[in-house]
Amino acid sequence: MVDQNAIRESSGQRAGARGDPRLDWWRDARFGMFIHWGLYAIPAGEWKGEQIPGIGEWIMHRARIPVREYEPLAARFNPVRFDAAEWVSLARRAGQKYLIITSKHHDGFSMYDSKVTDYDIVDATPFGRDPIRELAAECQRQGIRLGFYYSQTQDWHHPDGDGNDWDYDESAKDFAGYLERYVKPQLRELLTSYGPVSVIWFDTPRRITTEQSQSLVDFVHHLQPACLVCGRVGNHLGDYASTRDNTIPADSLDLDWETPATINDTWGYKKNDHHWKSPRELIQKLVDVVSKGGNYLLNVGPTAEGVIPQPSVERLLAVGTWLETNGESIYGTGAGPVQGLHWCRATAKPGRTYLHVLDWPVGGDLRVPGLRSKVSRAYLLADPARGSLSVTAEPDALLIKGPARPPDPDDSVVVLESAAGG
Ligand code: H79
Repeated sequence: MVDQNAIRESSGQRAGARGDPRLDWWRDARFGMFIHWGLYAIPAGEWKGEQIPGIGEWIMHRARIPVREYEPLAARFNPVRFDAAEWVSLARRAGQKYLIITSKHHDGFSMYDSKVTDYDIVDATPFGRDPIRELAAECQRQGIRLGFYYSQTQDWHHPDGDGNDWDYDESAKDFAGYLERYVKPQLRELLTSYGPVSVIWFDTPRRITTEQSQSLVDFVHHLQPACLVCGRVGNHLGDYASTRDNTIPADSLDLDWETPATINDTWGYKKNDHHWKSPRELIQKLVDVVSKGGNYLLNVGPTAEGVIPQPSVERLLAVGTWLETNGESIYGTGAGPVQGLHWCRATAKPGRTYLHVLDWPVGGDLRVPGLRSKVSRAYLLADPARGSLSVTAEPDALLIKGPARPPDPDDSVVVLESAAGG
């Protein structure tokens, strides 16, 4: 069952032949860290004393801030508390296997040392360091894959980029010229200066044509054949599909897909957004995504000082603690054989099914309808002794006798071993 509502027309899902080995690491990873970091972290949701509604990184657009007023933010950007080792270590401890950071968001500011423009973090800020270079080195050191978010269509700073109609005349824009003379030279920098790049995460394709999307895909693959291209390059192209922001499909999808998600209600830091999802919600969303065959790309929005907000840190570490015990049921797994139950999700790999019990039934009788495979043994993943649970085949269900109380309040994982591989 394909839930077409979750995956936009513009999000591309036809590419990436299901068996493409370039995606092997990505299919194993299942959980990544998204980082939205840029000049918008300075206003942090407030402009000229007014709260600007909506997602923080959209403040320039939402408040129609002229380029000449937004640009000077760069002179104030000095994230002296930025520590690449700490960020990468947080991802690692959270159990995230890859990290995607904004190299250039819609505001057009380059967060790396670009030679194509002076509107970048090294040339235009007192900070003067290249955080992307520092993160690349740390990712290498700590074994985390690195990818770059790059806004290929919207650029509210560039006169020929899409989206800024308050400074520029949309009808006078040379978008094709912007792609050839700005986007591609920047992609070349990103793909030749920072070692192996695992993903280029394009976004909001909008006016880009099929030919232009294809030429970006080819350009990336020409420079780094193993680099994956996110489906938001547009026009159904790219190596894997991207759902709508914060959207998990209703059913499992037989394609490579990813849900990008916020941990509160914004991507870029907003000082008054305290609407944090609980660890339980985050664990259950991760499990929900993986049980439907997808990846979960969970965002943090660091401050203008370079600090990942403490509520994000605490929540990521809580997910990491759960994964320390239960990672076997996530990494290298895909959609399980049981779908559509409200209290339970299933992930699977050859020979094993993992039942993720989100709401433990009173008494501990786990009655799972529709499980056909021969189960040779069942045990709780959190049980170090791996003591066998009683399993009985009922006419329409498998009855597993669990303990009266759940071993984990958020998701107790029951492992079903089967000789038949299902
Ligand atoms: O990078 C993050 C977002 O900035 C980006 N995608 C994720 C990964 C994104 N781009 N566009 N959108 C999300 C849709 C945004 C719509 C809105 Fe708005 C922005 C709603 C409110 C602010 C545009 C401007 C529509 C209304 C006002």
